[in-house]
Amino acid sequence: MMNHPVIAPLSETANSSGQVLDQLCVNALRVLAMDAVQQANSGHPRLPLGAAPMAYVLWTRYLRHNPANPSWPNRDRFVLSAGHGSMLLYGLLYLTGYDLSLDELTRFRQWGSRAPGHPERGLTPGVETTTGPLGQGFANGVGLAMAERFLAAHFNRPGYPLVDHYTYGLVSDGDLMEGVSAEAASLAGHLGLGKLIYLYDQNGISLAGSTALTFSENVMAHFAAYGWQVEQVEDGNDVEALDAALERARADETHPSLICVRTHIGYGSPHKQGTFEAHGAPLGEDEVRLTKQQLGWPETSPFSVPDEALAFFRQALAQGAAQEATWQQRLEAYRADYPALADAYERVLAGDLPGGWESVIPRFAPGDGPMATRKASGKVLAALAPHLWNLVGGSADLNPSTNTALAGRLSATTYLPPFSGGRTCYTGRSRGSMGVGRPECAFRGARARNGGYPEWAGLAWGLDRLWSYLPRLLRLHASPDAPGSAHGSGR
Ligand SMILES: Cc1ncc(C[n+]2csc(CCOP(=O)(O)OP(=O)(O)O)c2C)c(N)n1
Repeated sequence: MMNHPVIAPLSETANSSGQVLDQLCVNALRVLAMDAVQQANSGHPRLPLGAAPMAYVLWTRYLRHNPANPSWPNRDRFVLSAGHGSMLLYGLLYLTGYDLSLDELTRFRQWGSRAPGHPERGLTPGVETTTGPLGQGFANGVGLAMAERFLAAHFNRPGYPLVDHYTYGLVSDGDLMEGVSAEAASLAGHLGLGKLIYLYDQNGISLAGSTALTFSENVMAHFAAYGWQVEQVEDGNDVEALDAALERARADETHPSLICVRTHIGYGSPHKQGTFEAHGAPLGEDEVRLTKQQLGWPETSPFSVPDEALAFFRQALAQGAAQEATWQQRLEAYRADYPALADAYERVLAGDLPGGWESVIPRFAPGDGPMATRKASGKVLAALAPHLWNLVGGSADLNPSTNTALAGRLSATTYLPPFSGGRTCYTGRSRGSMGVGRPECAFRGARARNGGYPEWAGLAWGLDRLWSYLPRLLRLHASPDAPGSAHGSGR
C-alpha cells in the first residue's frame, strides 16, 4: 500500500471529494489489471480499463455481499460473463477483502495461482461461476436468477424475505453475439426475472476487429422485444449515470434489465484505446506507463493501491458482515415461526436429500418386457417427484413425448410467474440455455434435470466442460440410462 494523497482527477467535472475518490477507486481497478497482465505477460487488460467504472458502481453501491463469507446464501450474485476480463473480477475481490491476496494477483495466470486466466468457481473465493466460453456466463446468470425465484417462492413468508437476492452480470459484445445468450435472454424475459440485471460493456470491439464487421443488431430493441427493461448509458465513465441506471433497473421487479453502457476498450491507453489489436496481450511497459500518466496515476511500483481507495473498497467487509447478521436474525425469527420450513431450507442448502429417496425408484427387470427409455424415465420421475420437492426442470418443448413433466401430486405446477413453487419448467426450444442455466439451479439448492434427444447433446457438449467444474450437480442430461434424461430409444 502507498500513502497516497488525492491524485489529479481525470475528469474536468470531478470537483468534489466524492468524485475524486470515485476516480481513484476506478483507476485502482484499472491499474491492478494492467499491472497483473503486464507481470504475467499474458491476459486481457483492456476490458477492465473500459468497464472499471460500471463494476465500481455496482460493487460499492449495490452489490450485497460479505467478502468474509462468500457462501452467505442470500448474497447477490455477480457473473463476469466476459471471463477473459478476469483481472477486473480479481481486482474487485482483492480490494473488497475476499480471501484473495495481492500476492495472488502478482501471480496472475501462473501455475497454482488462485487468479487463473479465466474465473473458476471453487478455486477463487467469490467467483460464482466458471466463465470463459462467451455467452455461457450470460445463461448461467439466468439459471441463478431462476433458482432464486424458485427458492423464494418455496420459502419466503410474509415479513420473511429469506431468499431475495439479485443476480448481476457483466456481458460483452462477444457474449451477446452467442446464440446461447439469445435463448437465455428470451427465456428470462418470458419468465419476467426482475432480479436479473446485466451491464453490457458496449465497446464496439471484439477479438478480430470492430463489431461494425459483424454485429449491427439493435441490441436495445432486441432485448426490449424479449421483454427486458433496457437502458442506455452514453458515457461509461459517468458514475452517476451508471448509478441512476442501476437504480431504475432494480426498481423494475418484473422485467430483467440490460444496461447498455458505451465504453472505450483500453480506456486511457494512448495507443491502444479503441483498437482490437493485441486483444489478449499486455499493453507493454511503455504503454502501461503512458496509460497511468493519462489516468493521472503517479509513478509508483506496480500493484500499488492508494490507502484511501483500499479503505473505501474494504468498507464492504463491515457492511457485508452487518447485512449478513441482519439476515441471520431474520432466519432465526423465521425458524421460530416456521421450524419445519427453516429445517428444509438448511437441508436443501446443504445438499441433503431425504433419507431413503433411492428406495422409491422403480426397478425394471428384463422379464418385464421392452420399454422405451423415455417411458421408464417418466416412471422414475413420477416416483421421485413426491419425495424430492426441489427436483426442478423440464424439457425443450418435448413433454409429453419424453414424459418430463412431473407426474403425481405436484405435477400441475409450472415454473411461471407469479412464481408459487412450480417446478416443471418449459424451456421451449432453448436447448443450449436449458443446459447452461440448469447446473446453476443445482448448486443453488434446486435439483435440476432436463430431457431431450441424444442428438441434442451436441448442442450442449461445449457446456460439459463448464459443468465439470460445478459441484453438487445431478447430471441427468445426455446419459441414456439416467432418470430424467428421457433419451428416446423407441422413436
Ligand atoms: C464461445 C467462445 N468463442 C470464442 C472465444 C474467444 N474469445 C475470447 S474473447 C473474444 C471476443 C472478445 O470480444 P468482446 O466479447 O466484445 O470482449 P472485448 O473485446 O470487449 O474484451 C473471443 C472471440 C471465447 N472466449 N468463447
